[in-house]
Amino acid sequence: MKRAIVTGISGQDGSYLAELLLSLGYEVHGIVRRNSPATHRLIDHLLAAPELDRRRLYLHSIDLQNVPALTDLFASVLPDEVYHLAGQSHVGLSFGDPVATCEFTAMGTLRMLEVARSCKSAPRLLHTSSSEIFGAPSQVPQDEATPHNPVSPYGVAKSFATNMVRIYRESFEQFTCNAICFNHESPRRRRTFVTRKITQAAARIKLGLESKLALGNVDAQRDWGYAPDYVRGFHALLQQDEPTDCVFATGRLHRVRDWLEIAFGYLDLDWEDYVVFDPQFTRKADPALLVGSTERARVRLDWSPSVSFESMVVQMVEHDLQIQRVRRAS
Ligand code: GDR
Repeated sequence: MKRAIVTGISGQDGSYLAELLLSLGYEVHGIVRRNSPATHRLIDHLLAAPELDRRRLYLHSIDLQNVPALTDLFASVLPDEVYHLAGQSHVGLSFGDPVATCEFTAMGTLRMLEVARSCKSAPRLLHTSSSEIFGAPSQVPQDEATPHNPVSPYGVAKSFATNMVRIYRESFEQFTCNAICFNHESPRRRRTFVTRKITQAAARIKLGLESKLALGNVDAQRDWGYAPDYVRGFHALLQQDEPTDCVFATGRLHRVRDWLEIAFGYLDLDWEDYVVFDPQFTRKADPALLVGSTERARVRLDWSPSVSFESMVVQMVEHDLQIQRVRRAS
């Protein structure tokens, strides 16, 4: 039985990854934040699952700054694989607190690399990097060799972490990989991200629970994929014979207004009747033309996205409609 440690297990990607690893027979050890009242809503169904799954899923409350505690955990679990997903994931918020962003996202990754390197038998380690490292990119689409040019504190922190993962691979001969992820969404996305904010608001407006949706730049463009596909890619990347970095993306650009058109249109609403501009949701700098080339993922991992943009948006709207109907009824 393989053993995996997953940081950020209670987030969108972590919960899908835990499901995948358990289904493949892994013993999964999730690290959750210490002294945090945060619920583990997205993995509650796994914690409550039948006996077998419960015995193979463990949660550990450890602060990712606590190197001795992490070292002890690694020494007792002896993981085969480490999936480092945790970090400050909100690009907009990183302008408000660049220091905390770098602490969690940049230094947090460096600490994980050091802890893994200190193990007698070093585990394979995957870090979820981000398209934000490309910022104002010198080429379109971006691939694993595209120079980093971040435009946000978040992008700088991710760039630092991504380069460290490469250095541990090249100079310390560790099996370390970056999954360079473009935006990826699902019904488990948090509502601080524009996609879920839109699908939830569309559902609430349809049910008469809300009347307006305040957004920033609706012309912002991104390459949006489906989170469970990306998580499948994370696992495949760590099963390779040789460690490498890999871009996960769809290769297609859409605008925020495409989300609005599909989500509101699906509910027979005209988004322009409800959406208002609010400058608090704009960014000091926002990347343009971030779109990924997935050739390496296709060739080496036989990976490709399985869900279209339209069906992902509709799936999220359906999910939010169901949740809001239940809330309204209770
Ligand atoms: P992003 O995702 O910053 O790309 O990072 P987000 O959904 O926050 O923004 C996408 C685009 O939408 C514009 N936008 C708004 N964004 C938010 N959050 N709220 C709004 O009201 C709003 N209005 C317009 C933004 O300006 C932006 O252009 C995500 C995260 O998952 C990162 O952790 C990850 O690394 C990258 O994707 C790849």
